Amino acid sequence: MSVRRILPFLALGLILILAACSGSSDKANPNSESYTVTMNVLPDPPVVGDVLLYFTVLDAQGVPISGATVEVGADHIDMTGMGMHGPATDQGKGIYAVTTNFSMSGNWKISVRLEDGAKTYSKEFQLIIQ
Ligand SMILES: [Cu+2]
Repeated sequence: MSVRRILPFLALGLILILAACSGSSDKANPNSESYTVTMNVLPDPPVVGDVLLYFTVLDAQGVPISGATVEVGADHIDMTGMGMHGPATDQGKGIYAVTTNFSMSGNWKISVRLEDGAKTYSKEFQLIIQ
C-alpha cells in the first residue's frame, strides 16, 4: 500500500519533505520541559522510498500541543554524512507530519526538536528501513 493511498484517511494537511543536509543534529536539552512525543510511520513497516513520519506531541498532562515548531532530522546510522532535515507541519490535535524519502535501507536515527513557546524538547528515535 502506498503512502498516497493511505493519506486521505488521515486527513493530513500540508506536508513538507525533508531536505538533504550535512549539519549535525541537536543534543537533548537537559532543561527541557516534560513532553511525550511518539512517532508513527506510513507505510509500517517503513521501506525504501517515501515514508510519512508523524509525531504526536502531548504535554505532561497528556494534552495535545498545537502550534509548536517541530524540526525533524533523519540520519543514516550506518553511514556518515547521509542526513536530511526539515520541519514537520502541524496537522492539528498534536500531530506533526513530514514526508521523508529514504534512499537506503538500514538503521536510521530520527531526531525531533520541539519548540513550544520558550520551551524546548528533544527526542531521538531509531527507525529500521526495510
Ligand atoms: Cu546511506
